[in-house]
Amino acid sequence: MYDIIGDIHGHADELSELLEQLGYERQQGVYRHPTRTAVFVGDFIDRGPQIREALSLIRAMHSNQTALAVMGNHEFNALAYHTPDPDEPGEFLRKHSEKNTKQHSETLRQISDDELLDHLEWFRQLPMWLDLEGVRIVHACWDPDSMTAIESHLQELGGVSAEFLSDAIRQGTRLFDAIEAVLKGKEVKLPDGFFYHDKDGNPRTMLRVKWYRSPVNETFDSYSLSVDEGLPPGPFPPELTKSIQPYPAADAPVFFGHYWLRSEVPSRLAANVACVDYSVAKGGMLCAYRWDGERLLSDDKFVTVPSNESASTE
Ligand SMILES: [Mn+2]
Repeated sequence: MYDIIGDIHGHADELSELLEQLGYERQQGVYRHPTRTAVFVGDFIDRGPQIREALSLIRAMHSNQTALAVMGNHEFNALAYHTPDPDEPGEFLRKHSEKNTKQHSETLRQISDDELLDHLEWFRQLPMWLDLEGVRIVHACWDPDSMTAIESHLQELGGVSAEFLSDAIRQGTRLFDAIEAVLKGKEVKLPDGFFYHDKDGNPRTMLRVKWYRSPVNETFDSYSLSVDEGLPPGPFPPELTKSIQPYPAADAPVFFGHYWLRSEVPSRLAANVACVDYSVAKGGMLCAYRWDGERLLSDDKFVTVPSNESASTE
């Protein structure tokens, strides 16, 4: 059975502690469990203090089949950041803007160019989701239409190749929308004049929503998955949710990370939906869910380790 582990963002000490709490033991440098497999939901890099150690721990488990992993948006962004733009000499597919470089800065500072090349090749091979026996894992959103689009582009363009990346970062392409949905989650545009500040202080007009449930009878506030202030009053306009298909209650449980949830105690988001990202890189906690084959998830199966980082660290 599987232990599904949330976004790490370079917090290797907390990861070791979590794995030990889950009953994994380090043998010849590799954490392993006699009967269980870890599954990482992506976002291994950026932000935290021990990116090299986190990658080394995760990759050792992955190559010894004691863990599975999916790609997070930070790994995807890193691939695009380091891939030259074929149409603009000297530029990269993900622009080296101040904002993008800042988001990636801890990785650039802690990891040498040679090491990074090797890690990028590993990122490139990671699946974007896992549909395992009785359980599903994805970084941000389980969206069958987007997955179909990604699958056909992966086949056509030879995996996450430079051609794939180059298509995926062009706004307006089907692949762009599909990657946004699966790796960054469903977002809707706030009405004119409304915005909020994200965790890095950037103003945003796109709101991350609770894609796994129906928007009917929701308000902006109740349908938002990460922001809870400054949102428009009143009901959530149904025309904003054309692309949202709620996650079927009869489907296998789905786990994801990405959302920087904050709570004293983790809880499932629906009977078959759980997020395991509780903001370890912002003074929260590293979170896992110990899954034993159940169709209905249970709040007492989350396991957490508090972040070593204080919540006020910017
Ligand atoms: Mn993420």
